[in-house]
Amino acid sequence: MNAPHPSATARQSLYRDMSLLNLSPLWEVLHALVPLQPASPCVPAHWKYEQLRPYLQRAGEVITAEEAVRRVLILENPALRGQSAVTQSLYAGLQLILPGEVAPSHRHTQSALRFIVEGTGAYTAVDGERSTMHPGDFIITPSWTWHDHGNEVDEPVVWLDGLDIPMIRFFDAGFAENGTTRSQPVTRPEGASFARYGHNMAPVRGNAPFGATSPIFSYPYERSREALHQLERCAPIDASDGYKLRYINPLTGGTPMPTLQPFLQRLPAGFEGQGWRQTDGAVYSVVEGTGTAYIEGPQGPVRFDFEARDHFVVPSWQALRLQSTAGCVLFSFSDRPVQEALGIHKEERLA
Ligand code: GTQ
Repeated sequence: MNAPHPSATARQSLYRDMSLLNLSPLWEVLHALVPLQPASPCVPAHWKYEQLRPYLQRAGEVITAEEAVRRVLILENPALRGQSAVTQSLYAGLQLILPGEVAPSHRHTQSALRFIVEGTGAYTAVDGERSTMHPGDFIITPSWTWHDHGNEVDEPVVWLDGLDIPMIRFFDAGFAENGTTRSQPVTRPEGASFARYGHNMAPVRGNAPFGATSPIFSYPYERSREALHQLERCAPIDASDGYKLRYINPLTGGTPMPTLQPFLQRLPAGFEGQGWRQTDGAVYSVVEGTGTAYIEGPQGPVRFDFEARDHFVVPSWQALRLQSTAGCVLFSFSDRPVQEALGIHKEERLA
């Protein structure tokens, strides 16, 4: 065996000695710190609703919404177990609220989106206004607004929670506060926000009640789905996305939430999408229909055959190809607004 190169031993003793001062050599890690292209540690993952639903049910048997504060099963990326993260920047979970329950009022710096997966008639209250939930509705809880959820109907209601928890944690910038009442008092009739901001018109005074977040709390599925159907009638189809729209803040035309961008897309029957990749990883919730997602993961290609109420995650810069024989509607969200604010968002179509 050859003796170690003199500079190799000298280097090792330098590393050891300077480590006492919390110093380490950049040249050993430079390639990983400044990779030639994104190399997400995350892996693609698929949560079939049919497999997961019994665990939600059991969660409903072992803890009340009140005791849990939020009864949620977190969708954890298999490569990030224990971190409560579905990608490095995104949090996702499925929240259950049973008939008669209240998830008590609190507020926090983290912004939340809700995408209703099962059941009709529960509500979420934000800033004194309730929004009734229907499957496919997209609902926003702006940063630092009081919110509580309740179920006054006779069926369980389940929704996808999407939050910027990992981003706020990264910045160590999170605050939270518990409310003093279980449910906040209702101060405005349901639909008040939509009436003022939901019709391509805006109040003459008193704009932007929630700063950078949309003044509309609820984007009803009925309307979003209709928008996609109209698009299908009169616009060319996108080779990768099918018919895809982004939800907007009607006051700005930009993202409805400063950290998260939600989307809704329809793949028509027989759709065979072109592959593409983007620097924003995304979480998908299947609203209607069935299809297949082919993702190029670090451990090779994976194939997810999805159906309504399933969820899956596509990590950053991993190629995604969508296919649907019967047609489907997909909701998704990503951290794109943050990447765009930083000027680093990138996407690429693959041949
Ligand atoms: O509903 O306020 O999934 O605060 C995680 C944290 C939901 C909520 C989550 C939360 C909430």
